Amino acid sequence: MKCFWLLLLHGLLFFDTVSSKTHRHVFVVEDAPYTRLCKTKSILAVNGQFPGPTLYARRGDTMKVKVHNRAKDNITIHWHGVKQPRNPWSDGPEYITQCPIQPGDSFTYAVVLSTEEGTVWWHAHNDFARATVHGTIVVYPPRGSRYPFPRPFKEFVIVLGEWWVEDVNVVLKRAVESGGDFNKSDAYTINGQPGDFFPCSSNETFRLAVERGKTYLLRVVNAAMSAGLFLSVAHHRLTVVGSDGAYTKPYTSDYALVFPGETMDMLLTADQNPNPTGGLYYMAARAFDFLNTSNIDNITATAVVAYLPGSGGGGRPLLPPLPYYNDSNAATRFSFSLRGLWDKERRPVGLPNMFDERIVMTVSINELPCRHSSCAGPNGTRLAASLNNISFANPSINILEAYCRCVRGDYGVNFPTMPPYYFNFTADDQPQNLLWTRRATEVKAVEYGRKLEVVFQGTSLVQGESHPMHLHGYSFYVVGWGFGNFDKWRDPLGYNLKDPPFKNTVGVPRNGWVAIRFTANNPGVWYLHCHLERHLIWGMDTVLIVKDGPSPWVQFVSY
Ligand SMILES: *[C@@H]1O[C@H](CO)[C@@H](O)[C@H](O)[C@H]1NC(C)=O
Ligand SMILES: *[C@@H]1O[C@H](CO)[C@@H](O)[C@H](O)[C@H]1NC(C)=O
Ligand SMILES: *[C@@H]1O[C@H](CO)[C@@H](O)[C@H](O)[C@H]1NC(C)=O
Ligand SMILES: *[C@@H]1O[C@H](CO)[C@@H](O)[C@H](O)[C@H]1NC(C)=O
Ligand SMILES: *[C@@H]1O[C@H](CO)[C@@H](O)[C@H](O)[C@H]1NC(C)=O
Ligand SMILES: *[C@@H]1O[C@H](CO)[C@@H](O)[C@H](O)[C@H]1NC(C)=O
Ligand SMILES: *[C@@H]1O[C@H](CO)[C@@H](O)[C@H](O)[C@H]1NC(C)=O
Ligand SMILES: *[C@@H]1O[C@H](CO)[C@@H](O)[C@H](O)[C@H]1NC(C)=O
Ligand SMILES: *[C@@H]1O[C@H](CO)[C@@H](O)[C@H](O)[C@H]1NC(C)=O
Ligand SMILES: [Cu+2]
Repeated sequence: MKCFWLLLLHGLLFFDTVSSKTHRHVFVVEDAPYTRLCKTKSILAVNGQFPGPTLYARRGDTMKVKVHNRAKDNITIHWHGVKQPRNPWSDGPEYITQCPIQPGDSFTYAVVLSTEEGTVWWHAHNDFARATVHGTIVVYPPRGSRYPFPRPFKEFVIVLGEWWVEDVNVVLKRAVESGGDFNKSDAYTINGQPGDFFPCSSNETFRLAVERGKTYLLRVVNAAMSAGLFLSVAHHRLTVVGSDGAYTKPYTSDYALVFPGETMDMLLTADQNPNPTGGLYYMAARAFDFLNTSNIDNITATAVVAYLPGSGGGGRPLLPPLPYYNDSNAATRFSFSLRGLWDKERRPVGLPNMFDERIVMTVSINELPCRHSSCAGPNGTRLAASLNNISFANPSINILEAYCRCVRGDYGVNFPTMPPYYFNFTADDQPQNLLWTRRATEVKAVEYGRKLEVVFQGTSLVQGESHPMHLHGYSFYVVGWGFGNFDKWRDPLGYNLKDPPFKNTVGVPRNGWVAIRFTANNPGVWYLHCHLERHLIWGMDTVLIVKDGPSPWVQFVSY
């Protein structure tokens, strides 16, 4: 029996247990009719809501969520950004920590909050279900503790999403069967609504009613499937104060970039005079994607910031400028300006100054050969994706169970810690023989307490893109990044080990790299993957198994 930690789980005292609470919730997953873009379809929804219900808790609380599956499809739910100390059983990804909940069945998740504070979220983690099965988790400071920024007058949850007019299962099935790309979606959405620039939409555009002079906290979640989104509010600036359930030093910008899987907490001050348009300003979101606009939804999704009382001008709201869809510099400028809220008193706990092991992994789009070259990928191949040239294949039973019961043959432990072949990862042209990959179920196992550095190296194989890499069970420190190829001698000299942001998702720049560090102090079976859904489905994922340790206590960062 390898999984001692499971015996310790329920009722165990974790953190500030004096004040921590257990909240109970019921999620009924059902098919529900929804109309967008003039067409009605049936979607999977939790308690009939799209986006799904927002859950509220305080730091250190636990939520018990009973999920009933009353739909026709399998479902699992993941608690994105919740570290779940020693509790991988409730983490959610299908075939990694559990088998899917089948129609008619139910499953109770224990969502164990520890050091998260700010905004995290939940979403389905099977097939394409998370397109409509997702919602926000708001984590307030513990009782008696305050935000490290002026208390906002009010807050708004802003969930960015994506809508296909077709059934998303059909979109998934077509892509998997043809081997080609996924059909692009028909709209990005803000709180479920595409906004004023789409047909049959403008009477339901989301409105944020604000009062002049007040400051609001926007809890932004990017729940979209396909792309990072630039976000901006006309004539207003946004001050980021947190991301991925950890605070940041305030960073003010005209626009934000939020990748799928990321959350951003930002302050918006209603400091404008009611303008000639009656005090109406657009909040606008548009894809950041290097691919050209014929591959992405290039129409701007909108919500409206409405000053109350308005001046009654009745004009059209002002639209903010947004960085162009291929503006990599605007993207990295924003993302890598974020700093953790650390100083001499509050050091980034658990940040290794030296690492025990460095894992370098290439993050690539690939091709798989297709019989008679009859697939819909480039040159008749099948599109795939990989980490260190292994395109992950889901096992037949879940890895957590196989690991705990010592079932052999379900997965291998030979995930390479170095790229199997060194080439110019980001060269303009790549030879065809490097585009191929192979499918396998290989995981990486590490001893408890190891200090890890992971370098994600983007490649230009098939198509260079930016990849939001997400790790379950942990937040990590983003210590470095760059364009081109990672240089293990030169690049670490420029690392930020002073105040790196503490994230669970980081966008690896197109044809660039990112370095993260963390201490493997949370035993379990933890999924590591790109949060662009098509890349995940193509195999841009692997699993980190952190072995059990001698001490019953998990050392986590604490503010
Ligand atoms: C649903 O989940 C079960 C395991 O829980 C699995 O055997 C079955 O293949 C899944 N169905 C689909 C359509 O994926
Ligand atoms: C989906 O994409 C394929 C090409 O990949 C295209 O032929 C087809 O018309 C698209 N279907 C829809 C419904 O947009
Ligand atoms: C918006 O208009 C559509 C018809 O175009 C209607 O079905 C829907 O109920 C309206 N929504 C609201 C909030 O009035
Ligand atoms: C844009 O993408 C489409 C579809 O993949 C492709 O056919 C076209 O050549 C691309 N255009 C440019 C300018 O890259
Ligand atoms: C959006 O893409 C369509 C093709 O799908 C193209 O016709 C249109 O010009 C694009 N619009 C912008 C603003 O790039
Ligand atoms: C972005 O797209 C525009 C218009 O298609 C093009 O002129 C520009 O060179 C592109 N920028 C980059 C960095 O590729
Ligand atoms: C398609 O095949 C041609 C000719 O072999 C090759 O030059 C090109 O790189 C291939 N493209 C992709 C994306 O595989
Ligand atoms: C790698 O490719 C890039 C882009 O083509 C080029 O600028 C760079 O010089 C190449 N590096 C090496 C070491 O060849
Ligand atoms: C990846 O593996 C495939 C199959 O073994 C091989 O053909 C290809 O050259 C490898 N590519 C790289 C970049 O290592
Ligand atoms: Cu990706």
